[in-house]
Amino acid sequence: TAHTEWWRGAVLYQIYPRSFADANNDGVGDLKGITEHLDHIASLGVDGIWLSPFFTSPMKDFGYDVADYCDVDPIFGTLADFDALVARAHALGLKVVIDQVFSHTSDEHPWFLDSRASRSGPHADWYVWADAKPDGSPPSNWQSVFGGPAWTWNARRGQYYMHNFLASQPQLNVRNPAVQDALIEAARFWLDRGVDGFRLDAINFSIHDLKLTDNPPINDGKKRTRPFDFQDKINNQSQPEIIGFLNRIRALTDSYEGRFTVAEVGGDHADREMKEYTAGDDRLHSAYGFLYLYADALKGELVAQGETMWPDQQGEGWPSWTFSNHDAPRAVSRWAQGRDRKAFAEMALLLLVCLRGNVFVYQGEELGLPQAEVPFERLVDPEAIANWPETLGRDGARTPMPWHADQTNAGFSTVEPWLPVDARHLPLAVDAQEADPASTLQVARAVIRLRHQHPALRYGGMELIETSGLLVFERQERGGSHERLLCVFNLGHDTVRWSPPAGATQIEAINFAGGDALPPLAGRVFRLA
Ligand code: TEU
Repeated sequence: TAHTEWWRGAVLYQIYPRSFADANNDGVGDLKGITEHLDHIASLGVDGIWLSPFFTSPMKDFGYDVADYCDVDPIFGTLADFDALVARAHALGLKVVIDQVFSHTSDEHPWFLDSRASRSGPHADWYVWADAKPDGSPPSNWQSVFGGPAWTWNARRGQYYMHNFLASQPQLNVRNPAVQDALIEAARFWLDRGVDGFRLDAINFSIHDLKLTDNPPINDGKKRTRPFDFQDKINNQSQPEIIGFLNRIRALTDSYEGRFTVAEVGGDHADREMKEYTAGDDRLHSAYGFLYLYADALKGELVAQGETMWPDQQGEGWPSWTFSNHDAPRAVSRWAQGRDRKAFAEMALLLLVCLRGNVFVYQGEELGLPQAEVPFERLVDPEAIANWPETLGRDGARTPMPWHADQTNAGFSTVEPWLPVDARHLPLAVDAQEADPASTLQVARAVIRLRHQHPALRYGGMELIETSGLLVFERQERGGSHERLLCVFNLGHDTVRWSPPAGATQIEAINFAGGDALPPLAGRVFRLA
C-alpha cells in the first residue's frame, strides 16, 4: 500500500558531486567527499539523496555527457568509492537515487565513435542520423536547448546527427531496441550495486519524430528569456513510442525490491508528459516538474497551477517538485525581491515540505544560500558561455558548498575550486549555522521533521482555499490517520489580518510572533479538529 513505499512523499536531497566536498583536494568534489559529509545530510532528516552524474565523461556538460555508463569518472573516484558511499548512506538510513542520462551520450562514447565511422557498422543506427537537405542545410529546423541548430554535420558519414543539447551530446536513437537493451543493462548494473532509484535525465527528449517535421514557432505572447525558447519543440521531443521504453525501465526496477524512478520533464509540454509518463503501475513512479524552477516570483497562483496540472486523482501518478537545482538560479535570489533573504529562505522551506508530492532540496538550500555571482572570466558552463549575457547560465547555482566559514575556500577544498566560492556564502557555512540555534539550517531540520511526523503532509490530498493575497490550503490524509492540517503563507509584501478557525492548533510557525496579523513571509501550520 501507499504508506509502505519509502519514496511516496519523500524528501530527497540533491547532490551536485563536483561542488559538494573535495576529499582529494584537486579543486573538484568527489565521491569520498560526499561519503565524508553524509552525516550532514542524515542530520536533516531527509529520506535519501539524488546524485547528479559521476560517470566516465569528458565533462563537456559536466557529466551529463556520459562516455561509459558503468564506471566512475576518475575525477570523482572509483567504483569502490561508490560502493562505500552507498554502504554509508544505507547505514545512515538514506536511500540513494542516481541520474541516468539515457537520451544522449558523449561524442566520445565508443557507441558514437563506431556509429560515426560508417553507415553499416554494428552501431550505425544507434544515433539519430539524417541526410542534408538538397541545399546542404540541416534536415529540419530543430534547435538545441543550448542555442543553435540541433544538427551537426559529420563529414565521414556524410550526414547530420541530432543533438538536443551540445554537439558533443549526440542523441541516442532510443527507438532502436538494441539501444534500449544496452541502456537497460546499464541500469541493471547500478541496481545490482544497490542503488534505490533513478532520476531519468531529459527523458522526454528521447524519442523524436521520424518524419523530421519542422517545429512551429511559438506565438503565445509570453516573455521568453532563454534563446532556444522561440520554437515549439514538439517534434524533437516525446513521441508516443516513449511509453514502451518507460514500461521496460519500470519492469526492470519492479524486478528488484523498493526501487523508485522519477522522470525529469522540462519543456513546452511538461504538464501532459508528466502525467503520461506516470499513469498506471507500469510506467514511472513520479515525474519531476519545472513549474517552480524558472518562475521569477513565488505566488499562490503558482501553487494553484501545480495542483491544477496535477490533480489528486487515482492513476495519474505522483508529482515531484523542487524550487532549486543545478540548472536554475537559486530560488531565494529569484523570489526574495528585496525582502529579508533569511526569512524568505525559511518560509520557502516550510512551503516546500507542505506541498503534495515528493520534494527535492538542492544542496545549500538548507543554508538559504543565494545564487552565487560568478565573474565572466570564471564561467565554465557551456550554456552560459554560448549565450552570455542573455542568460547567465548555470554556474551561479553550482559553486562549492560552504562547510567552514573560516577556512580557505569555505572548507570545500584546499586548492582553488573549479568555480569560486561567493564571499556571501561564508557566513552561511554549515559550521556557522550549526552554532546558531536560530539558523536556516535548524529551521530546515525542523520543517523536514514536521513533514515526517504528519502523514497529511507526506501522503495527503491538497485543497486550495485561498491563492491570492494569502496562500491558504488544507492537507488531508484520507487513508489511515484522517489527519487534517491547515497551511497559511503570506507570500506578499504587506501584513494581512488573519486568524485561524476555531479549534485549530498551531504546530509550526515561521516568521510569526503571535497576534492576528500575518507579516510578510509568515508561514503557519495548524492541526484541524
Ligand atoms: O536538463 C534538461 C533540461 O531540460 C534543460 O532544459 C535544462 O533546463 C537546461 O539545463 C536549462 O539551462 C538536464 C540536466 O539537468 C542538465 O544539467 C543537462 O545539461 C541536460 O539535461 C543535458 O543532459
